[in-house]
Amino acid sequence: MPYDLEDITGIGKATAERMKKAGIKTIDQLAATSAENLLKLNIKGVGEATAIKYIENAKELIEEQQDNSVSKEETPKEEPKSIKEEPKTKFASEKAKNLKGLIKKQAECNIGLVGHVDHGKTTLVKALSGDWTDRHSEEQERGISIKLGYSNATILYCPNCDEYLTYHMAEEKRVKGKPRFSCPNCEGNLEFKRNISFVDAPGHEILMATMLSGASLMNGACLLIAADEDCPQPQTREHLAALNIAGIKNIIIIQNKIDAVSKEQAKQNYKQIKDFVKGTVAENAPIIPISAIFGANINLVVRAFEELIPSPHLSESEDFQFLIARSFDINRPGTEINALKGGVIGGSVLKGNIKIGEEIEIKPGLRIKNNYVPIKTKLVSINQGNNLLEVAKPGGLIGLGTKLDPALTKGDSLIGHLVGRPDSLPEILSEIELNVNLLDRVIGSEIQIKVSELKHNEKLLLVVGTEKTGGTVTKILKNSYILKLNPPICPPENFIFAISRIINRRYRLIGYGKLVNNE
Ligand SMILES: Nc1nc2c(ncn2[C@@H]2O[C@H](COP(=O)(O)OP(=O)(O)OP(=O)(O)O)[C@@H](O)[C@H]2O)c(=O)[nH]1
Ligand SMILES: [Mg+2]
Ligand SMILES: [Zn+2]
Repeated sequence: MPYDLEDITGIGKATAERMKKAGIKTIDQLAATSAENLLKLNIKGVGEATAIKYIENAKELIEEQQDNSVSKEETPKEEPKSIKEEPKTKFASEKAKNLKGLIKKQAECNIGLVGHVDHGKTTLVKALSGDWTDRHSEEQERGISIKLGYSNATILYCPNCDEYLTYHMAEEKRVKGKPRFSCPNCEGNLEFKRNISFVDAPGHEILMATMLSGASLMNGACLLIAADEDCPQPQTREHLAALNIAGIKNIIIIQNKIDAVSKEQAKQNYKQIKDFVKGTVAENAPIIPISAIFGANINLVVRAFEELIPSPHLSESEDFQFLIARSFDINRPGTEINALKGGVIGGSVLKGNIKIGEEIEIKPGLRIKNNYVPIKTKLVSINQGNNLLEVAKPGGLIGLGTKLDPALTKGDSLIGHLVGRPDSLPEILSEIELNVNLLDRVIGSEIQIKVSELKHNEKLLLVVGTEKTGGTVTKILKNSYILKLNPPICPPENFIFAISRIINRRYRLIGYGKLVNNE
């Protein structure tokens, strides 16, 4: 089978199509152009660094093809392991072709990265996927994550070495000219395991609500603990409690920054971690010592994903529901009106599935004075990372392109809203009755004070799914509380409300609540 632009590392279907439209139709054409000329074509998503990388990768793929065709003509070399095997290079490239298709499949599982500020969550995502998820200028200036970060990775396995790694890790270590999808240790063929998405939570104490909305998307999580600080730090405690509230049981503890401490300190810190998790949901979680920045033991993290965080079996037969985790306007400033692309919403499918071309409804929707009006629109595209999909189903983080006016989706304005087929979504709630469970102590601050009961008229911060809202206690009942919500929300059924209260001018997690079912 001839190779196509899409077979070049880093180029997905969408980018390949844009390149073809701009006049670059083959790998040879791409390899022959200069980064400067490629930039002049103004292809969306292709900046200078990407242009250079794409051209290099195109050249490499051509070399690879030539290597393969040369060795096919040669008499097969001696095969040390098994004489029954086909010539290795041909086999590798055919396998690679299959794998190239598999890595474009929809992700099956969302893995969260949580833990105290600066403990290395974003650095670990980078080691696994190659992406730096702190994309906003304020994040880069302050050196902390502010929004939820998202990225995707493919898990591969070498049966010879019994080692797991991601596609990015394999590519990083691949010697130029060697076929893709071959093991960096033994050069054997790698097997495809699955595609996963990462949800990278911010660790700063003032961003707890953002962490909580991220937790609602996670199927399992890594709790990062830096070995060069005492354990636990306040958000180590608070994030673990949040995982517990969100019902996340598949937890991997990552002891990071082992490069920065002595063996003795690492052991000491390990003991602190063990004491801290005793009696918690993470009591039996493995503790994997790594250095995210130097890429040490990352393969053990990937193995733990495979062994401890199975992909959830979410129902595809139920009504479609999608939880919005971000929303944006993808048009560059100054785009002409007739070239404007519709608003994009990102998030995860909770259940069911939907195809391009179908009608959708977003709830609560648009606020007009004090009322909410559900927004109806049509789905025009579905993508995951660089891959275009025809159908969106549960698994991983997905972007939905719509016909909406991009002004409606700009700047994450639709975070927390729910998407479904028209007239299929639950009611909008402006008042709720909650059964509440409070933590014993406030765990997110240095000093752990006792949590007191909710008070009449007290204003609380509630996070349910990816939605945040204010809740005022209007009635205290025997076993529950009535809260008035501002703004009203449309949460997915059976989701837990995380409750935070202001303590010393900061919101701290104090417990959780479940809706009392009136039926
Ligand atoms: N020595 C050492 N430093 C590390 C390691 N991993 C991360 N760092 C450094 O720690 C700092 C914080 O790393 P990030 O990955 O941004 O931490 P984070 O947990 O994502 O931080 P927030 O998202 O703001 O909570 C950076 O300066 C990293 O370079 C490691 O393994 N060893
Ligand atoms: Mg971060
Ligand atoms: Zn191997």
